Amino acid sequence: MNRINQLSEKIILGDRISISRGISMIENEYSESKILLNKIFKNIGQGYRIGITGPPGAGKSTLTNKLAAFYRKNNLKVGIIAVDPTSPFTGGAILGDRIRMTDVELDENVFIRSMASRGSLGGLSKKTSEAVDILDAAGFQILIIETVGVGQSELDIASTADTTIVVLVPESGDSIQAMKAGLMEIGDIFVLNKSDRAGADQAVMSIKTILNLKQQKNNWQPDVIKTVASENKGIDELANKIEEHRQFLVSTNNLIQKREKRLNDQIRNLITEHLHIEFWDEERENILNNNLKLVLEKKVTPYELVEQLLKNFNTKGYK
Ligand SMILES: Nc1nc2c(ncn2[C@@H]2O[C@H](COP(=O)(O)OP(=O)(O)O)[C@@H](O)[C@H]2O)c(=O)[nH]1
Ligand SMILES: [Mg+2]
Repeated sequence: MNRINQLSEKIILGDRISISRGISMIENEYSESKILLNKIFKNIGQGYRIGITGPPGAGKSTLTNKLAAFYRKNNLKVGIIAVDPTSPFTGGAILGDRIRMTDVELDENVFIRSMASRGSLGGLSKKTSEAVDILDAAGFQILIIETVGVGQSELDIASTADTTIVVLVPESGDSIQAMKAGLMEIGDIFVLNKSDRAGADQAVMSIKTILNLKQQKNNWQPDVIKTVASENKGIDELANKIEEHRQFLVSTNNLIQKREKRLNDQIRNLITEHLHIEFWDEERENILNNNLKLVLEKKVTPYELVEQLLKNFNTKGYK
């Protein structure tokens, strides 16, 4: 308990080792991380959260790196969480990949951390946003979350952002694929990266067509920005667009509403998670396992079994 107190104080002071420990705690230790996050809660909320998502290989990490360098030039501290098995941030990538990170990786005002996406994806979006909370409390002003946009969990992760950027490339059908994966719904800004390649203008047109067809989100019209991340082209335009979106959110009260909704979701999810963990103790697991055969044989219905399981369930509380 005392140890966690100390850790939280050091995190708030921006101590890098403590930040690392805090994020590891979130990844591995359920009850301790709860205490830690409770301690730092009052220091959360200063950072601006930018989600960067899109198909693997679209250039998300390259873009993240260049954006981070842009913000550093403006003297802002940048925290990056990458949830991407193929990310060079994981360190497991090929050597060539790591060279791209040199723009910011040695900068003490940049903190880069990858989250392991193996294992249960369900808890991943929660852990990711908690890790961002740690960086936020530690004083990083720009918080970038890189995720591969392929499934629902990744979309959930993106939804913890204030501004969500969807990165696409000129390859044929990419925008159609993105539409199928639900990416068109979540983007506040679309980036057509690798616009040094053939078909860039055509791809921009087709993304714009899709965007124009779709219902606008609170009067914000998502735009498409062309970039060549590997050559640092279009980064200023992208950063300007992010700032435009941020100002839009602030002036329309949308930022507060977004954050209110995020807290609402968070509290509901914590309740669900807590009840789930407390409910499924050994005794109830046994009741379920021992009665499953009877349900299969239709001697007991699932509803009767649920009634039996729920009998005498009173939560012991959240401590
Ligand atoms: N031609 C071209 N290649 C790029 C561009 N941006 C990134 N790349 C390359 O695309 C590959 C994948 O980039 P990466 O940032 O790791 O993609 P991620 O999987 O979306 O994070 C790398 O080899 C990059 O050097 C670009 O604008 N144009
Ligand atoms: Mg990546």
